[in-house]
Amino acid sequence: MRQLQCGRFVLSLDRPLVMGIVNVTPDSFFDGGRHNSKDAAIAHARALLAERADILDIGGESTRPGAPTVSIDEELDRVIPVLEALRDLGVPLSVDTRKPQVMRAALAVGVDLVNDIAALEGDGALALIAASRAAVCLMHKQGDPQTMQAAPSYVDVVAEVADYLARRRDAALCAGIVPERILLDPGFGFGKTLEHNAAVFRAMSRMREELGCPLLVGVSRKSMLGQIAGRQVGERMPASIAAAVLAAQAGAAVIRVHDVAETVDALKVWQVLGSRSD
Ligand code: 7PM
Repeated sequence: MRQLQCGRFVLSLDRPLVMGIVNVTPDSFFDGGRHNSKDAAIAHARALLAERADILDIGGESTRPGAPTVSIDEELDRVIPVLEALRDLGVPLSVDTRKPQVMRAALAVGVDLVNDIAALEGDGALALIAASRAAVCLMHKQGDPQTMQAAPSYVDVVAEVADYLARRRDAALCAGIVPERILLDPGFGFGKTLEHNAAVFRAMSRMREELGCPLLVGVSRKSMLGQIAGRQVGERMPASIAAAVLAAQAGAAVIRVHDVAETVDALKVWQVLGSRSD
């Protein structure tokens, strides 16, 4: 089965991997204090590790629709200390950033995966990753977080997402990033209506085969699930678990979630009682 060359680690992809989300954003914590948000993020990361997360995804800029942008210095101040505190825990670390300056600093402290919602389109990003041993996740989005949900529109969303991911995959390969370091991600919720998200989700198995790269899927607690289930963000775990199992069934290699322990259990059930669709 495929492997993912992920910085200091080589990860087997013979089962779907669970990526735990760690937000280091003051707006994620009730007290809004930066110091607390770093300590809380480190504590949360340790808890997700205890819940058997396979990878931890550390993000300093919320990319929710309409979220305010964060300066380079602010994002560095949030993310780097957390990565340093977690880097010797024996778990692969991912940094969720689109800023090459943040990627560079994260690589310098030992990050194993760069999770870039902008698919390495930033200045110098491709060369930076090519010169490292880190894995990379290349994600599709239409527009930017501030405006992407205003009026998403496609002629053929599945074809357009697949074509973009193929182009970014080829750009990475041309830059010298070997296939074993590349994850592709359809970018659920990133400039897509519920109908767009559903069409892409249903096409995922075929997309994975056509693109020839493992897929990372992130739908946990997203508004698309809220729309389907009629639930607010704090009540979306059942829907998120269902979507995680469906993503596994479609052949997703990495599933990015908030609720690690629950997702790990659900995927164990899928592993024994479910069967791959391909
Ligand atoms: C809308 C709602 C947009 C929630 C973004 C979010 C992904 C990610 C995020 C994803 C990869 C959130 C997310 N989502 N990285 N970062 N794929 N690779 O959980 O789907 O806030 S942010």
